[in-house]
Amino acid sequence: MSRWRAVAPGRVNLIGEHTDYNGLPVLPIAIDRAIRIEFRVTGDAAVRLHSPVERFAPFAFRMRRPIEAADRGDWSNYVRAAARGLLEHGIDLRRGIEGTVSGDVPVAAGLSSSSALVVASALALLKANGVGVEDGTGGGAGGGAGRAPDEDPADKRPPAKTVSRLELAALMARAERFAGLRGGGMDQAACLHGVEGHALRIEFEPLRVTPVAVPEGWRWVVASSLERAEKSAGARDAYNERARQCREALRGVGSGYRDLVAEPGLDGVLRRARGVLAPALFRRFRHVVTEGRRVALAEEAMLNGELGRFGELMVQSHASLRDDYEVSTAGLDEIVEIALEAGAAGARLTGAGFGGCAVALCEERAAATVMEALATRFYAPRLGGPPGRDAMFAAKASGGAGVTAAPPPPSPPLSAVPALPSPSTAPAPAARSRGTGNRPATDPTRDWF
Ligand code: NG1
Repeated sequence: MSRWRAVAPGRVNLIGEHTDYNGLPVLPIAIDRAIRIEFRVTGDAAVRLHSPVERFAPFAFRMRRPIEAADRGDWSNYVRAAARGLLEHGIDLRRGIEGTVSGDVPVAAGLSSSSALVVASALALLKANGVGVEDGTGGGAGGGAGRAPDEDPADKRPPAKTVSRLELAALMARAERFAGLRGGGMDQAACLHGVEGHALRIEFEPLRVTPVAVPEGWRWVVASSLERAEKSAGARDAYNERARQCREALRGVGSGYRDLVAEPGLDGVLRRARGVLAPALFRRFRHVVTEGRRVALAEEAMLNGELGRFGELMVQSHASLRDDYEVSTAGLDEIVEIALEAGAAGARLTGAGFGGCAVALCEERAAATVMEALATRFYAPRLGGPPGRDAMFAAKASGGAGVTAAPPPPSPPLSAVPALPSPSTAPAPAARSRGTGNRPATDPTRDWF
């Protein structure tokens, strides 16, 4: 019986934070850390998955509308979201999957483990149901290099139907909101469009992805604050509150952030906004428009190979996220400070904030010094030793998600997956919840999905 492996990478956002849900571009890389689903196709339109990590309880659900959500914080919601999104798009999911989820994207770290799981689930379900995935970047040049193949070359059957990567990214961005976060679509697009050695300029409304070559010798050091940014729990309300404030601020100032950022100088826009917005809303607004401007400048710096300039923009981005958007933490601020003192060209929090990781840009020869300074000054006092490989690592810009034929097992037994009720008894039971609160983790390096 054929076995398949869906692989979907996490991402590190280089610049453009909290801009995607405001319709402004972002500049992330897909990274060499991924979620993997090894699966076989089943005939009964159900999903049965388990994980070797104890806190992610095995689950099963039937792909029949409406797919009910499990408890808040339950990891199965990301897989349910993918199935729900595909069903709502009119894709007939007659066949199901049964398998194991594993991976090495740290969870609740701002590295997009959730979208990687959503995308891997969607790709697995599409494969199971004979739906092909076509390349396409929405008009940007050069997409596709370094991407994992979607189809097994030995499988000559034509797919029943196809969906483009861009379509799938947009679909999964909407679908993931089922898990509760009013996100903007950066993560799913980065995951599906990653290109080795390239950053990705992602634009929204309409979605477009343009690869931008990362200059030789630029290194990205990712460092965890050891604080979990649990977007399925506590951080979700703070995130959604920011999104609501951005919409409210816009109502007072203009018709869209894109038009405002395109105005020749931002001074006029900011003066107008200061006149009509309450101080807290003004600060949120100022972050969004200045960050929007920084993304364009950073792309230009990358194209010109200006490491110092790119770094400066990262530092400005962090200050804006800390002071105006108020999503940084003392730990993230400290990592940024240590990295800069040790010789990084720039550093900033990455992802939504509220904990999670920071990313530092370093010249090749400075990367080891920066990592050593972080190990000694940040991690040793907190962990009593060196950081694990998921607490601090050098990330590489990598290829996007895909499905390949899996090597034969050994795979762990599926006996732990709960049985489904017979098809006549609806609906499928909610998965067991292990209650993932927004708690500080002394060692986040054990967690992934
Ligand atoms: P992380 O930190 O990976 O959960 C979230 C959103 C992004 C984006 C960033 C902030 C989701 C799935 N992810 O990312 O869309 O808004 O925050 O820039 O909603």
